[in-house]
Amino acid sequence: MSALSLRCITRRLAALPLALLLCAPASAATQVTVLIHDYAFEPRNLVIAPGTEVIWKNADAVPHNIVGVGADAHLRSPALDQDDSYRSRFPSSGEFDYVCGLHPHMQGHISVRP
Ligand SMILES: [Cu+2]
Repeated sequence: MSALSLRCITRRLAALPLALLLCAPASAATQVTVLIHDYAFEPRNLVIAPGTEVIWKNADAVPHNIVGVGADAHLRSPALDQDDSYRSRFPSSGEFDYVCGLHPHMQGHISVRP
């Protein structure tokens, strides 16, 4: 490898963090909380931008968990005791259904839209 091409690569690598920073969506740091209260997810239907992190917090005295439903389900939390929380980021657009695996009548939905 010539010194010229090495210098070129080095320069491009140096510019990479700035490029990543500029490309990062403005919503990357956004967090939204879903409260688990009285055997229900509040809000039950959530609309968020890609990159948003969802935090489920259990306010009930009984354990609950978060289990994704469907082919592309990626959600699976451990059982959450009272005041425990679970977080998951949604990097891309899509529709995501989930339930509490311990009480399947508890259902929630997340729409990820730009
Ligand atoms: Cu539950």
